[in-house]
Amino acid sequence: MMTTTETVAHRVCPVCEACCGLELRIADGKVTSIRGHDGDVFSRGYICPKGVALKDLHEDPDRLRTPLVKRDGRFVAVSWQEAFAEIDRRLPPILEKHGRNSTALVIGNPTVHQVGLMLYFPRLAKALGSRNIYSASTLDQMPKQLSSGLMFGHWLSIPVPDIERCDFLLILGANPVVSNGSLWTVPDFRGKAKALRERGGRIVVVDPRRTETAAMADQHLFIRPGGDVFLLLGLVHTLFDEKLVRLGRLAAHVAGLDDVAVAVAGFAPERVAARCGIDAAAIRDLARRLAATERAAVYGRLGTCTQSYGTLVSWLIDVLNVLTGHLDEPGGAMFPKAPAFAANTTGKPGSGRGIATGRWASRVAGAPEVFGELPITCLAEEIETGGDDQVRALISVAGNPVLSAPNGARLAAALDRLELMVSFDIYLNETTQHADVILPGASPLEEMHYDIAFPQLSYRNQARFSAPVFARPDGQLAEWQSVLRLTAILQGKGADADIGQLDDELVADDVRRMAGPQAEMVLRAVAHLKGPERQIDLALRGGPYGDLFGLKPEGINLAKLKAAPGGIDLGPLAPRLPELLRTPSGKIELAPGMLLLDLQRPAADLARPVPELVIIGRRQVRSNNSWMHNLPILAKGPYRCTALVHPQDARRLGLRAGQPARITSANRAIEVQVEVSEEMMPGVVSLPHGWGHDRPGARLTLAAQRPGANLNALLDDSQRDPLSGNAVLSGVPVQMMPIT
Ligand SMILES: Nc1nc2c(c(=O)[nH]1)N[C@H]1C(S)=C(S)[C@@H](COP(=O)(O)OP(=O)(O)OC[C@H]3O[C@@H](n4cnc5c(=O)[nH]c(N)nc54)[C@H](O)[C@@H]3O)O[C@H]1N2
Ligand SMILES: Nc1nc2c(c(=O)[nH]1)N[C@H]1C(S)=C(S)[C@@H](COP(=O)(O)OP(=O)(O)OC[C@H]3O[C@@H](n4cnc5c(=O)[nH]c(N)nc54)[C@H](O)[C@@H]3O)O[C@H]1N2
Ligand code: SF4
Ligand SMILES: [Mo]
Repeated sequence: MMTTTETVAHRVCPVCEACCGLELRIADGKVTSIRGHDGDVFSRGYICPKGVALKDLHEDPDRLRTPLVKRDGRFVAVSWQEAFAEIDRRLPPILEKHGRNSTALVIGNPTVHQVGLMLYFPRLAKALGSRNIYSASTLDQMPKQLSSGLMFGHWLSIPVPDIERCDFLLILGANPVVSNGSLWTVPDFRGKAKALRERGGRIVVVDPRRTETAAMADQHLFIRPGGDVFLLLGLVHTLFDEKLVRLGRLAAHVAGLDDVAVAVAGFAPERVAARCGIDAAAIRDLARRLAATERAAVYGRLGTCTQSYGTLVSWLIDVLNVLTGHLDEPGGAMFPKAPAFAANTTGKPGSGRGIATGRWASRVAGAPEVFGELPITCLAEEIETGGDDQVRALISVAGNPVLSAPNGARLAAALDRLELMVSFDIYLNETTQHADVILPGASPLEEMHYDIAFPQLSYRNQARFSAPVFARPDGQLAEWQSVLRLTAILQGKGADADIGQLDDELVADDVRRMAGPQAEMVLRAVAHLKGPERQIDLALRGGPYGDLFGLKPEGINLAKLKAAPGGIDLGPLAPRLPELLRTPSGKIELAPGMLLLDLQRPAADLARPVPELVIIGRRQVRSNNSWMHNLPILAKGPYRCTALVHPQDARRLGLRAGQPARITSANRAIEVQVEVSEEMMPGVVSLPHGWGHDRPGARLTLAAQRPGANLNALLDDSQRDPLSGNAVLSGVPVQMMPIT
C-alpha cells in the first residue's frame, strides 16, 4: 500500500504587517492545511483567515503563471524570453527619444512583503533614473514617514507602542483588531490589548466609527473625520496650560520646546472642541490621564494619515509622546532595533544628515518630491499632459492604483494613452489590464521570505527567515530575477544579459562602497550565496546583532536563522535615544519649521462649518486592499461592501437597510447597499475600499461575481496633504440618496 507522507513547512505570512509565522502541512505536492505556528518566537501561533487563504492563492486558476503580451488589444501567453524581447524592443527607444523622465515607476503595497521586490526594485529604479516614482506610500503612511524624518532624522525611525509593558494606550484612526496593525508589527493585537486591560491598563480609541478595536476599549470617542489635528492641538495645549509637560530623561535631547508652546497657544480645548466633535472637558481629562500614567503611548495610523492634515497629526502624536515623557521609555512609544537593513542602525550614531523634501517637484501640479517620490494622485495628469518629460512609459510593480487610488477611472483612461506599460503582477486585474506586458510573480509559497521593513516596526526585536515551501515550476522566474532582467534592459545590456553576473557586480559595488578596506573579506564570507540570500546575509552579519563576518561568532547570520524555523527573538524594545537620532542637530526636532508654518491651515479652518455628510473607509478581516477578493475562502459569507450610516442619517436621508443608494461627490457617483448602524458617528458614512471589480477586461472570475462598490471612484484626486503629498481618502463631503 502506498502511503503519502505529510511534510511540515514554516513561512512568515506576506499578506499584512503582522507578519505571522505559519505552519503548512504538505502532502502530494499540495497544501493540506495552514495554521499559526506555535513555535514562532514572535507571533506565537496567531493567524487570521487571510493567512489560511494562501492555499487558495497558490491554487487560484486565475493567478498568472506565464507572461502575457498584448497583441491587437488581446493578451496572449508568451515565453519569458519573448516577453523580455518585447520590452527590449519597445522601452529603450522611448528612453532614448524622450529622456529618463518620460518613464514612471509605480509601486504597490505587496512590494513591501516581497523580499525580491524590496531588494531589487531600488536597482531597477536607479537604472531607470526617472523622477517619476509613485507608490502606495502616498495613499498611506507618507505623512508619518515625513514627520518622523523631520523629528528623528530618518524616514523609518517611527516609534511603536511597547504594548507588553504599556498601561495606557491612546489609539487614533487605527483599527488593529481588524487590520492587525500598521507601522506597528503586532500579531494578535487583540490578545495583547486584553492582557493590557487585565493588568489594569486602559485603552482609549478615537475614531468616527465604533470599530472592533473601539468595542474592546475602555473608552471610545467619536471624532469628526479630519478633526484630529484640533484634538491633538487641544491636548498639547492642555499639557502646557496645566503644567503637565515632563520631558524626563529626554530633556537634554529635545530642541524646540518653547516654539511648540507658542505654536499651540491659540488652540485651547475650549476653542477646538466643536471642530473635532469632542468636548473640552474630555480633551483635558485625556491630557491629564496621559500625563499621569507612567507607562503610556499614543499611536495613530491610517485614519490620521489619509487626511489633509496628515503630517501635522502624525507629528503631534509624537509631540504628545515626548511631552509626557513616554517616548523611548519602556511601556511607552519605543524604537525597534532591526537586525538588518535599518538606516537608523548604520552610520555615525546620534546625528546625521536628516531628511530633505522638495528636491524636485512634479511637472504639472508642482507637488514636492517626498522621500524620492511624487504623489500617486499626480500620475494621471503626468501621463495626460503634453510637453517635455510627459510620462509615456510606465512600469507597475505589485500595484492596483485603478482601484486603490482616487479617481481610478481617470487613471485607467490615462494608462491607455501610454506608449508602453509593463506590469509585475500575479493577476490580470483592473490596472494590469492596461499593460502591454505582464510579468507574473511566483506564488508566495514559491518564494523565500525575509521582512526588510517590518522588523523596524515590531513590538519586539526579532529575526525570521522563510525558505520557499515549494520549488518554482519549470521556467518560472523568481521576482528578483525578472526585476533584474528588466534592470539589465534599462542598462542597455539587452534581453539576454547574464543577470547572475550583473547581480555579482551590483553586490560587489555595494560592499566596496560600504565596507571599504574590509570589502574583499566581506565578499568572501558571502561568496557561497546569490541573489536576495546574499544581501540578507550581508545585512544580518554587518547589522547590530550580526556575527561581523566571523569577528563576533556568537552573533547572528543567515545560516543561524535558517536553522531556527521559529525565528530568533532579540528581546523587548530597549531605549535608543540619542543613539538612534540622525538629525543634523543631534536632537529630537520637536518644532520643525515646515510644520509650524503649516499650522496656519488648521488655524484658518477652526471656524469653518463642517459638511453635513462625509465618507470614510473601512477595513475588513476577509479582505486585503484590492487583491484578495478572488479567493474562495475569503469571498464566501455575507455581502460586506456595504455603506454604514447612523440611524439618524438614515431617517434624514430616507435610507433603508439592505436597499440600494447613490453616493455622489462633485460629478462622481457610485451605487451602494445601505447598512444602518449605531456604530457610526452621525454625519459620517463608511464604505470599504478596494472593491469595484466590475470593469470589463480583468481576469478575476470569482471577484467579478460580487464586484462591490468602488469608494475611490468617488474621491477627488486633487485632494492631498500639501506637505507629504498623501491623498485625502477620509472625511470627503458626499451626498447620499436612496435609489427608488
Ligand atoms: N479609499 C481608500 N483607498 C485606499 C485605502 C483606504 O483606506 N481607503 N488604503 C490605501 C492603502 S493603505 C494602500 S497600502 C493601498 C494599496 O493599494 P495598492 O498598492 O495598489 O495595492 P492593492 O490594491 O492591494 O494591489 C496589489 C497588487 O499587487 C498584486 N500582487 C499581490 N501579490 C503580489 C506579488 O507577490 N507580486 C507581484 N508582482 N504582485 C503582487 C495584486 O495582484 C494587485 O494587483 O490602497 C490605498 N487605497
Ligand atoms: N483585513 C485587512 N487588514 C489590513 C488591510 C486590509 O485591507 N484588510 N490593509 C493593510 C494596510 S495596506 C494598511 S495600511 C493597514 C491599515 O491599518 P489601520 O490603520 O488599522 O487601518 P484601518 O482599519 O483602515 O483603520 C483606520 C481607522 O481610521 C478611522 N478614521 C477614518 N477617518 C478618520 C479620521 O479623520 N480620524 C480618526 N481618528 N479616525 C479616522 C476609520 O474609521 C478606521 O477605523 O491595514 C493593513 N491590514
Ligand atoms: S494577520 Fe493574517 S494576513 Fe496578517 S500576517 Fe497574520 S495571518 Fe497573515
Ligand atoms: Mo497600506
